[in-house]
Amino acid sequence: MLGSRILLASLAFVLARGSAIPEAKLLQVDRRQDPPTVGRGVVQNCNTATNRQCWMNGALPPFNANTDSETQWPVTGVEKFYDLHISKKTLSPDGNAKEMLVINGQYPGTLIQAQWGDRLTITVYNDMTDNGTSMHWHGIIQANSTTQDGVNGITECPIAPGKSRRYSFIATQHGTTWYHSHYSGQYGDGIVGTMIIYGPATANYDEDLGTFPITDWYKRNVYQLGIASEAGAPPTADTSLINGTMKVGTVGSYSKTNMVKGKKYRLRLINTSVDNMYQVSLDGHDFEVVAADFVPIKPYNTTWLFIGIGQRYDVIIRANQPTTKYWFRAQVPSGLCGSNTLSAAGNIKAIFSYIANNNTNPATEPTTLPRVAAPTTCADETGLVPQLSKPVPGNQFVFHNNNGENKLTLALSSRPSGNRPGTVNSWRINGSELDVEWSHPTVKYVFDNQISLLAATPNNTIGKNVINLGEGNKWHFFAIQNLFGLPHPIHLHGHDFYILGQFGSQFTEAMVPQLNFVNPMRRDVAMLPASGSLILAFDSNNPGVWLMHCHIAWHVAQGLGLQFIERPSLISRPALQAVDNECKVWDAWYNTTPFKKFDSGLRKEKRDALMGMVLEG
Ligand SMILES: *[C@@H]1O[C@H](CO)[C@@H](O)[C@H](O)[C@H]1NC(C)=O
Ligand SMILES: *[C@@H]1O[C@H](CO)[C@@H](O)[C@H](O)[C@H]1NC(C)=O
Ligand SMILES: *[C@@H]1O[C@H](CO)[C@@H](O)[C@H](O)[C@H]1NC(C)=O
Ligand SMILES: *[C@@H]1O[C@H](CO)[C@@H](O)[C@H](O)[C@H]1NC(C)=O
Ligand SMILES: *[C@@H]1O[C@H](CO)[C@@H](O)[C@H](O)[C@H]1NC(C)=O
Ligand SMILES: *[C@@H]1O[C@H](CO)[C@@H](O)[C@H](O)[C@H]1NC(C)=O
Ligand SMILES: *[C@@H]1O[C@H](CO)[C@@H](O)[C@H](O)[C@H]1NC(C)=O
Ligand SMILES: *[C@@H]1O[C@H](CO)[C@@H](O)[C@H](O)[C@H]1NC(C)=O
Ligand SMILES: [Cu+2]
Repeated sequence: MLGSRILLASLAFVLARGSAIPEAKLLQVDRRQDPPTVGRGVVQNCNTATNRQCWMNGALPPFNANTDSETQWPVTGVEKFYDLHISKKTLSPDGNAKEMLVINGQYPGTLIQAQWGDRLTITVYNDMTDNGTSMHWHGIIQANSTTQDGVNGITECPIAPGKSRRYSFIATQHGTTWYHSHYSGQYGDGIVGTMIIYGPATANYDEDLGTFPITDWYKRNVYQLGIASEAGAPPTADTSLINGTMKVGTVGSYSKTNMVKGKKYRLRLINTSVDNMYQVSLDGHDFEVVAADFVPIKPYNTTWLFIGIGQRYDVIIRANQPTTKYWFRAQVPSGLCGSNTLSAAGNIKAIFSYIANNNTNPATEPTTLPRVAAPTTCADETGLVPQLSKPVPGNQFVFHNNNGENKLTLALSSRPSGNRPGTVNSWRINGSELDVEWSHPTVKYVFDNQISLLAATPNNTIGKNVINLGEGNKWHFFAIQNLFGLPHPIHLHGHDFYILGQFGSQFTEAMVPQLNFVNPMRRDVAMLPASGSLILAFDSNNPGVWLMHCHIAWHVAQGLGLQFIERPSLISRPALQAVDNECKVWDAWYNTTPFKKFDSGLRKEKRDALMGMVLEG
């Protein structure tokens, strides 16, 4: 894609983490805007334990932790291939057997690794017999590749049982993320994996410990729990898993990580929860936080770190304490952050051991205590400062009163179920609950030049919640007003948004001077405070159809989302044609599946479509 691609040099380079990473052969500089003046030179990987800020020297400009990955990334010419097979399997990650849905027979799924600028080509095989699936690569902005975003009902039709789909996209950002099914409750039952895009960092470390996913865990099938929670409060999670494992009572086992005294380790924390948000810490040690989602930040030290669903933090741990074993703790702050039986007992833990001690008595557990009690707040980390400062043109921000186009109210309502007695929860943005059609994704409306059929319908109870941002490349501002007393992790696809403000109260004109236009934090998930407001901005520089939604699986299932159509005429026609072809395959399966008979009512069909949205990253 993109303007100028200039071959700079041919060079093999080796990364600190060595063997897992292939060699890059070609290096080009690729920019989405303003073709650069690029000279020729020898490009060298300069990322070492004592210079993690550096990535590649010799390119003009050089790539490092200050590079704006929204507009620039190395083009390595490397394509990494992965196959992901989705199937049912019984595993016992917390010691209790559960029929799960897994990737390549394992949980979490295969770790996907690439270097900044590589192309990832991943084929997903649906080896299940009774469900479709689609795979979403959380936080990857899909620069000019919206049809690879993996959101069934929006950017594709689901993959039918027995079929496969090839996703291919460039890793234009670097850091830590995860991927998961976007179909129904599937991710909560195991269709989750982690992903590392190797790149520079804002502080030095010796070794990369890799990804460390943390999630809530349910004995029951998440699909059924979702239906059960349609009319009530979300279910209490039974346990949690850290790096895919947990000891609960006498069964299961704790995740164990070894450290060598004197070394500095990078750990990539990811919250892959369905409903729980956590405060995490490692007894005796600080975390030096270097990245939030895919955005490098100015490093800071903290004892406890808050991770909302879908959020990631890359931290550095200094192994500078007495050589014993330490508890790593994850605690769900009470009340607003979800509920978890294991957390109430303070037992969501993992073990970090200094190797010297491992040999003396491998059977013992740590006896350490937290230095400071976990904060009880359920709110984002504050004071995060991106390493690369990017201002937002504040003079383009216009405050709108009640009916302004940039104001989005978010409220909990209820409506008749349609397929059983009583009412169900209905989370509405601007008065309308999101609904998608598996067989007629939004990109198909774009392909068929039928966007006008998707006009915003703010007064409908249920709808596609489409906001057409038009063809222009410009700044868009949204003020989300939470009319309900629960916080929500708000996630946007296709962009790292700019967080201009997060307030514990409704946003009023008097608060405009408090907005940060100078160097606001950028990321892809931000907490909308309970009864408060979240003011966001982004630049429509990425043509596509992008979902914005609450990452609490129950809430998006119950409608809490909307979609932006951005510069539709620039979306690749061949890519849209490919989706249209895939939809025929899906339709052929869906029209003959026995599940169809349960879909006789329109509402039931709509509920099914909503359930299809449950898992989203
Ligand atoms: C996006 O892709 C289209 C079609 O391939 C191409 O014409 C356009 O230049 C690309 N835009 C960007 C910003 O990469
Ligand atoms: C998907 O699978 C779940 C769990 O096996 C099942 O309850 C549900 O009916 C299936 N739904 C569809 C649409 O295939
Ligand atoms: C997480 O688990 C994987 C698979 O068992 C293991 O390879 C990795 O080292 C673990 N990570 C940490 C930080 O312990
Ligand atoms: C993960 O996110 C969920 C939902 O936002 C949240 O309830 C949970 O506490 C988070 N977990 C961690 C470890 O931060
Ligand atoms: C974090 O703490 C360590 C150890 O005390 C110190 O060396 C480092 O400079 C601190 N980092 C920041 C960003 O303050
Ligand atoms: C830790 O102890 C276990 C059990 O004795 C052993 O298998 C393992 O190799 C040890 N690990 C290290 C890094 O010494
Ligand atoms: C939200 O609803 C208001 C009132 O109906 C409407 O004026 C506004 O355009 C809607 N906002 C969006 C982004 O659709
Ligand atoms: C539509 O919603 C707006 C904002 O809530 C409200 O003022 C207006 O009366 C509604 N219109 C109709 C026709 O319901
Ligand atoms: Cu929510």
